[in-house]
Amino acid sequence: MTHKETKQETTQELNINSTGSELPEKEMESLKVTLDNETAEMIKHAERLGIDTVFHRQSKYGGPSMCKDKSRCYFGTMGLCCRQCGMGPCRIRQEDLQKSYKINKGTCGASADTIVARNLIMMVARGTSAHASHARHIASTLLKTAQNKTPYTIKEPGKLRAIAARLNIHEARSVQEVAEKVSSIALSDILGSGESMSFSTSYCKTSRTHNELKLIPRSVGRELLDEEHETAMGTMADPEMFVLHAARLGMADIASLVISSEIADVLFGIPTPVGSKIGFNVLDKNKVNIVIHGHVQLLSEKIVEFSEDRELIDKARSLGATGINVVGCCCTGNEVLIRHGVPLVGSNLQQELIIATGLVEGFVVDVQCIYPNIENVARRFHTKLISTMEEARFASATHIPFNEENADEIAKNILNMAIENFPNRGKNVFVPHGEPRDMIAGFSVEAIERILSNINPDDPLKPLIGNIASGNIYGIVLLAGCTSPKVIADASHVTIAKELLARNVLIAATGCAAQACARAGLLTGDATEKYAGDKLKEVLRSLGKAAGYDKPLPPVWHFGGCSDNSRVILLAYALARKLGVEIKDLPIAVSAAEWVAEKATAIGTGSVALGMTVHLGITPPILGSQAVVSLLTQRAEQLFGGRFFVEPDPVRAAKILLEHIEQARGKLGISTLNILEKPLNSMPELKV
Ligand code: BF8
Ligand code: SF4
Repeated sequence: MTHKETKQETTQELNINSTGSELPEKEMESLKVTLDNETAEMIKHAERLGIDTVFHRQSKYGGPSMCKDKSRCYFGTMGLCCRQCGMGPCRIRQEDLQKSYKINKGTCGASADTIVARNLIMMVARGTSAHASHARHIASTLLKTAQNKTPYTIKEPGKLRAIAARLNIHEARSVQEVAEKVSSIALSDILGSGESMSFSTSYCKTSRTHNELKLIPRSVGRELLDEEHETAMGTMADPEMFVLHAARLGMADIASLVISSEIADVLFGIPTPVGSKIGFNVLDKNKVNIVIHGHVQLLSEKIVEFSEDRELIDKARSLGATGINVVGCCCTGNEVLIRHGVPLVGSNLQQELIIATGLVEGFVVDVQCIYPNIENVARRFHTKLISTMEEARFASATHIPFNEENADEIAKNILNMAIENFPNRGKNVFVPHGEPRDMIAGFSVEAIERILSNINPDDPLKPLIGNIASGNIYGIVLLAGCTSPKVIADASHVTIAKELLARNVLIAATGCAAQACARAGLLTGDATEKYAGDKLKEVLRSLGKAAGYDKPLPPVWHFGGCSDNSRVILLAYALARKLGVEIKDLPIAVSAAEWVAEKATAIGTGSVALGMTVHLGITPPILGSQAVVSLLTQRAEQLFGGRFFVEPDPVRAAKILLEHIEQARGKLGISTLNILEKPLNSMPELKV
C-alpha cells in the first residue's frame, strides 16, 4: 500500500477534504518549510552548525506536505494501531479499506471503530489532564496565597468576587475567605468526587441534550479515571460511547481552562492591550538573556518581577552585561506578554533555534510543548537548561524544583544562575537580520468591555452586537493551537487570517497561532489598514479611538496562551446571551489549522461539544473508522450543534469557515452579503 492509495481511500471514501495530492510533486519540492524569514535564516544557521531541529526531523518524513509524508506508518496515521495488551500490538484495516492487507480485527476481536475511537479518547484525555494539571497548580497557589503561605498577592479582588458570585458563593466575607472557597471549588472540580464541575455548569450554558447525553463532566479526575478504565483491554467497545465520553472530557478541559485563566487574572491581573515585540531579535546581545518556556506561569511571573531587581541588575553589570532581558516562548511567554508586555522570542517550532542563537544564558522550562531535543541543542552552547516542575524532567537539565511557598527565592536563584553564566557566552552567536515585529496583545472580555464602554457606558456589548448584526463585523473566527512542521509553518494561520480579514471577519487568536499572526505583522493597527475589509476597518478605527490609540485596534486580537481560549468562549457566551441565542447559532467558528499537541484535540472536542464548528488543518488519526469520522464531522452537529471539519488547504478552509458564518447569519436573519461571490486568493500566498 503506498501513501497515494491511502490518500485516495481517505479522501474519496470518507469524503474528507484534502488538497495535498492535487499539487504537483514539483511544486511541493519548491515550497519552503516556514513562512517566517527569520525562522528560515535560523534553520540555515542551525544546519551550518550541524544541529538538527524539528524541521530537519520532519523533512525525513517528507517535509511540510502530508502528501509526501511517506515514511509515517499507515496504521498509526489512520488510528488503526492498538497496543493495549500483551496479545498485541495489533494493526488492522477496516474491512472496506482492505486491499492486500487482510487483517480487520485485533486478536481480541476489536474492530477498527473500537480501536480508532479508543485511541482518540486517549489523546483527548492526555490533553485534558495537561490543562487540568495547569489549573490545579494555579488554584492551589490561590488557596495557599489566601492562607498567607506564598509570596503572591491577590491583585484583583474584584474579579475574585465576580468569580465567587458566578459560583454562588455569597456567604464569605473577607477576600481571603472568598479566595479559599473559590480555590477549594476549583480543586474539587479537578480532583474531587462531586456530581458536576461547578466551573463547567456556572460558566458554560448546557442544554437538555448535554444532560440527556450525560455530557456534564464530574470532576476531571473522575472523568480521567473512567477513561483509563474504559480504554483498558476488553472493556468499552462502543465507538459512540467513546466519542461521547471524549466530548465530556472536552467539556472538562474547557472548564479547566476557565479555572486557569480566571484565577490567574485574580493573582496576576486582568490582561489589557499592551504593546510588545516578537522575533529572535528580542534577544539582546548585550544583556543576560533568559527565556521562559512552557505553560504554567507561576514561576515566570516571579522571574519577570525579579528581573527588575536592582541588586541583580548590578550583578549582571558587574559581569559585563548591560542588564537582564527576559523573553518568552510558547504559552508561558504568552501569559507574561498579555499581562506585562514581555517580548516573545518564538513559539513551539522556534524553541531549538532560540538556543542555537548562542545568546541564551538561561532557558527555563516548566511544562508542556518542550521538545526533548532542546537538551542536545543546549549542550552545544553555554546555555543552562533549567527544568522546574516535577512533571517535566530532562536528564541533562539542572533541576530547580518550583514550589509556590518559596517562589521568590527560586526565581532569584534562577536569575543568579543565568547572570553568572553570562561570561561563559561563546563567540558563536547569531541572530537573523531585521528588527523584531511590533504587536499589540492582551485582549480579555473585561478589556473589550472597557473599551466598548467608552462608546456605550450602559451596555458595552451593544456596539459589538450592532456591528455584527449590520455585517460590519461579518463574523468572528478564533485561530487557536500550535504551528506545525507538517505544513508550511505559520502559513496556514496567516493565510486563513488574511482571507477572512479581507471579508470583514474579526480574528481572535491564542497560543502559537497568535504568535504566527504576530510574526506576520498582523497584530498592529497598520495591519488593520492593510488587511481588513472596509467595514471591519471602520469598526477597528473607531475602537482604536475609543481605546485612546492614534491607530485602529489590530485586526487579530491576541487573547493569550491556550488556556485563554476560555476567554474567547466566554466572549461568545456573552454575545449569545445578549442575542438570546445559543453559542451554536452565532456567526463564530474556530480553526486549529496547524494543531500539534493533544491539548488541541481536547479544546477542539470541548468546543464542538459546546456547539462550535472547528476546523482542523492537520488530519487527525481517525480516518481508519468511518463511524468515528461521521460521529465527529456529521453526527456531532445533530448532537451538539457543532462539528469538526478537516481541510488542509488554508484558502479552502477559509471558504468553509465563511460558509459557516454565512449560514449562521442567514439563520439568525441578519444581513448576508453574498460575500463568497468574491473570488478567494489561491495557493501562491504560501510560496515565500
Ligand atoms: O498550549 S499552541 S504548541 S505552546 S499546545 Fe503548545 Fe500548541 Fe503552542 Fe501552548 Ni497550545
Ligand atoms: Fe490487539 Fe485487542 Fe490487545 Fe488491542 S486490546 S492489542 S486489539 S488484542
